[in-house]
Amino acid sequence: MTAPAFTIWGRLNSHNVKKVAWFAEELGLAYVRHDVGRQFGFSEDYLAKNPNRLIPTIEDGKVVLWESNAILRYMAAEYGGERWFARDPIDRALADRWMDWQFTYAAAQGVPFLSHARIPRQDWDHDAIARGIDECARHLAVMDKYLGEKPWLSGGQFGIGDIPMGVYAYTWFSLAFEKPEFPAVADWYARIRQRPGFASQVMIPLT
Ligand SMILES: N[C@@H](CCC(=O)N[C@@H](CS)C(=O)NCC(=O)O)C(=O)O
Repeated sequence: MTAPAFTIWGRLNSHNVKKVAWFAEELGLAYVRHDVGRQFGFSEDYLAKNPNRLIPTIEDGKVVLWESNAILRYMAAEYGGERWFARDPIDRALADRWMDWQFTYAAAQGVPFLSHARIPRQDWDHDAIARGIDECARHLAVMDKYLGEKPWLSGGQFGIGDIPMGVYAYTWFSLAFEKPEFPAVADWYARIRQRPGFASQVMIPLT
């Protein structure tokens, strides 16, 4: 009997699903992805796996897991070896923190993203958009300083610490609003864009 494929549930236009699909590509995993969430809804079967009514969820053999960053850590530990899951606790934590930092950043980018992608222009709250952009910029200045000193958020090489913010950076750079420039972030993002898994799983229309 063949082992069940690594399964990802979630629509690909979700930031949190993109992270997991992109990393599956980086690892060269054989996986299947099923559309769930928003216009696709949630089946009772799905809600039994993830009662949060959120995506993504993965199933891999005997593990069912939700929370995108926990999923990335699981994938790195299970399939990535030392290359993707540093043995040294300090190296790992220094990269790891950028994954959780992303959730703080994401709160700031919410209104600009939703306005750009889903809210009709006549309903835009321009003050809220401007506040969101300012808040993103405040966070990106921190990231820009770090990337001025290290090539990657994960340290010396691309790693899972880069994945969550890579996904959010695609949205930031796609937003058609006037925004400040961050040279080190722009340089890092140009390198991220060269990665085939990023191009196929993340660089899709923002909807
Ligand atoms: N902290 C959770 C957040 C999950 C989350 O908010 N997912 C959004 C999509 S990015 C969602 O499920 N939205 C409802 C829907 O798509 O119907 C994670 O990282 O997995």
